[in-house]
Amino acid sequence: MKKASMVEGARRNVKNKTYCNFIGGKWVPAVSSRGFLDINPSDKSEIIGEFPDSDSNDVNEAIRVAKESYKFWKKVPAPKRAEVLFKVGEILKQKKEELSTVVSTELGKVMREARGDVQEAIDTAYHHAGEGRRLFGFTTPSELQNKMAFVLRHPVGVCGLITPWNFPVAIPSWKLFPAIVAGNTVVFKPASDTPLCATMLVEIFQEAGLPDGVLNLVHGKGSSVGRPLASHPDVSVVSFTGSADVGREINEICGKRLKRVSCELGGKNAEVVMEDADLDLAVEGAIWGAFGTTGQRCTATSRIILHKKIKNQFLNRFLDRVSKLKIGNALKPETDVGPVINAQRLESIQRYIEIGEEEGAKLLVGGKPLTNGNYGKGFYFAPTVFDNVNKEMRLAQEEIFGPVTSVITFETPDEAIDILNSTAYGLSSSIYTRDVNKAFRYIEESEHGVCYVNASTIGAEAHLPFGGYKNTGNGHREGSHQIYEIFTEWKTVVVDYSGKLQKAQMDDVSLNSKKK
Ligand code: UN1
Repeated sequence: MKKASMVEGARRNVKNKTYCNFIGGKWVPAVSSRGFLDINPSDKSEIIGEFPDSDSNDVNEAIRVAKESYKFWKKVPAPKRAEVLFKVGEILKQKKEELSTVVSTELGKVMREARGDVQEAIDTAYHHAGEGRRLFGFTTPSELQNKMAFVLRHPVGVCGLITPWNFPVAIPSWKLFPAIVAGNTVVFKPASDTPLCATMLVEIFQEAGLPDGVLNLVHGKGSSVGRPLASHPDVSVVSFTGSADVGREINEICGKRLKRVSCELGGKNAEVVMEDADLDLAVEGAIWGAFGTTGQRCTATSRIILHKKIKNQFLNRFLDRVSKLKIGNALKPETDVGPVINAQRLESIQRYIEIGEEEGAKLLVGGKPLTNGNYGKGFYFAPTVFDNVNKEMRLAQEEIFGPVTSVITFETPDEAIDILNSTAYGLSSSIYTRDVNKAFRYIEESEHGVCYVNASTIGAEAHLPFGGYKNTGNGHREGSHQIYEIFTEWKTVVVDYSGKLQKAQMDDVSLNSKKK
């Protein structure tokens, strides 16, 4: 959360709006009347607004309303529920520029990427609007005569959706849209660094005609909103995207209560560059992967694994490209890399620079916050490249979530695969090679949920499953129709029209039964 204390006199300067929670179709302040400030990380003197610093009183009321609303929403036919979502897609399209500007202002994502964030939500809206006419179950023969079996999807109940700030429109859309189409109701707790994007998304649902109480929004901290939300007995499913530490906590809370939980957590993604790769392409992939969204993506390329033979060639071109990156206010069209989200992030990245140097890695470029001139206004950090990193170092193991990437060298394909899979995470990875055999071996052996060949580690699409192996999550996938495994229950239905008591496993309807 961006703290008011970071900005001198911030409260005095709140000239903009005071925002509310959205519960049961009404915009309401927190019961406590406390608030927190939303600040532009490109220019921290700009206060975007004040949002409710809610607590369990607000959460409980939102859950009560969501539980009540579930009774009617689950009965609305899915194609009708999906029509609301289709309208959401249409409104998102109309408001793309406005919303992208808010994304850019609120989190410091450059406009080009902010538009991509909103576009991902548009794609997701249309995808799930279509799912409303599918939500496929299946039929299968019964082992007994005059008996029919089919399997249906049914909603789960109240969903607690807890979302991060780095994709403040796209990631909430991954969760909200399928949850709602499937017939669930929602309590939405967005990241407190990007509350305005969440507010606008909810307004769009309101404009699209979503009935009151289906979607409820509660702003505030993880400890005072997220925790009571995950703990509440009337919340049937929790979906969380964020850090592995918080994910573990949420899993523990939900595990104790036997509650369904889906966690999308960190990554330590890598780009592998083989000796036969198109180096210009590989360099572009690494620049985009490492420094897009200022490295604040779960899918950021935080390791570049280079074949020894091409290492120098690659690095010369790569460092040349890094030196040309324009860092600045995210709203400026010429900016390539915006600020990081807040002061804590800046400090955490800085700490990793010290760790890297203590571990003996070689800092090639960057390594410090930018504070001169206009940079002093925001939370800027120089794009950073470390060399001489080995797979055991913390630099190569831990998610940094900033514009920092590490170069690791290999000599054999076995070594490359070993380094690639040597972290506790397994979200995305990529290989650059012109050799089909190397590419397929990588596809086979990479322990990552999303694998790219001759493309960057970034590039999720709405209709493809997204998620990872190992500590990246707890085995679920978002995106595509796979997400309905989180937001629906399977209901097995058996209709016996024989008019007599048939006993599965006991009645003899084998091929020989006629003879008896
Ligand atoms: C994330 O980094 O949290 O493919 C999600 C991508 C993006 C989504 C990333 N479209 O990297």
